[in-house]
Amino acid sequence: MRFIVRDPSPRNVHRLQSAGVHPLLARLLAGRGVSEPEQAQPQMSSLLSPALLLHADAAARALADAIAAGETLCVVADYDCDGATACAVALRGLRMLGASVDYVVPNRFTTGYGLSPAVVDLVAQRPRGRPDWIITVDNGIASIDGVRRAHELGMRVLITDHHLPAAQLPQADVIVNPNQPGCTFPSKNLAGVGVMFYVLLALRAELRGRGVFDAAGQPRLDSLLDLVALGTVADVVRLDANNRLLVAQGLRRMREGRLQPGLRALFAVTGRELARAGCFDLGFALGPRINAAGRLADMTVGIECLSTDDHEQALQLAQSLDAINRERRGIEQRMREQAQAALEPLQAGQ
Ligand SMILES: [Mn+2]
Repeated sequence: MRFIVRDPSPRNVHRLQSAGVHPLLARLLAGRGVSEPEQAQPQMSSLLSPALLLHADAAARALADAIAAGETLCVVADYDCDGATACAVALRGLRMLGASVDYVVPNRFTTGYGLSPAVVDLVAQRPRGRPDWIITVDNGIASIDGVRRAHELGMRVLITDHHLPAAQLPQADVIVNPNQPGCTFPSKNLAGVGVMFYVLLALRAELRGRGVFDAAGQPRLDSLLDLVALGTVADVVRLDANNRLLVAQGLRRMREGRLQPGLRALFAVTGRELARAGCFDLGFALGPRINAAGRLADMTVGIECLSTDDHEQALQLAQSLDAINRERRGIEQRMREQAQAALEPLQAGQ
């Protein structure tokens, strides 16, 4: 074995480091002649193709048909951070691509997780009326009864999920899940938000193929990568090469100040520095505040925060999320104290 001691240019190390590259990585890269921060960034062109994800093409055709026919879509979300970011990505992305879409989010205390028949009934009874399509994000792969109920009520169902399926799949119209039988997508670790993002990439390609817009005039889905990064880190999925690429691109956009108003507001209320945004901020500052809404209250607050374009409203919602998170911390603290108090007599008796 031969070791080569390199002497990286301090100027290049500094350039890379100030662009957010880890100090050790900056030394290694500079030692190999990398001088520009862009060279250190993985490129979006190396992202795995949506064509590799089983049934993403069928989902894209179904959604393109629905948009062309003026049909209505309803996203059924999940009440954790992955589900909330996936819902915001679906709402923003589908609207950019011309769809009429709103959402329903199940509640931990009243409906429980997933597309249950009770949630399907809620969807059908919304004030806006029964939608033509239900799109699940970050849930649905186990919702056999819910899909049956949706069909009874005349709604079609697109399931987007990343959870491991059981032996029997629901009879949905389309299922996109890298972990379903027959899917050879090389990254099995996509989060729920990543799966939805891939469906949007496939839908945009389908619309391009239909001549709805050309490559130059197509909506910029990369504006959603901040949300993809947050959901992916918060869901603690494995950061394989494809997920690392999604997260790195999202973080880069954040550091450049290109992010959703809700994310900007969450950085502000948590006192985290946007110019140095990293995985820690997503996993330990933003993620827990979104998750607290689903644990203690209603994830609607989280989804509204992530999907509003109004900066003032985003800030108010971020403050609500911060308050809910404080309450969660208080509850945990009291539980710890009670547990300790209950243990003390036992320890004294030893
Ligand atoms: Mn998830």
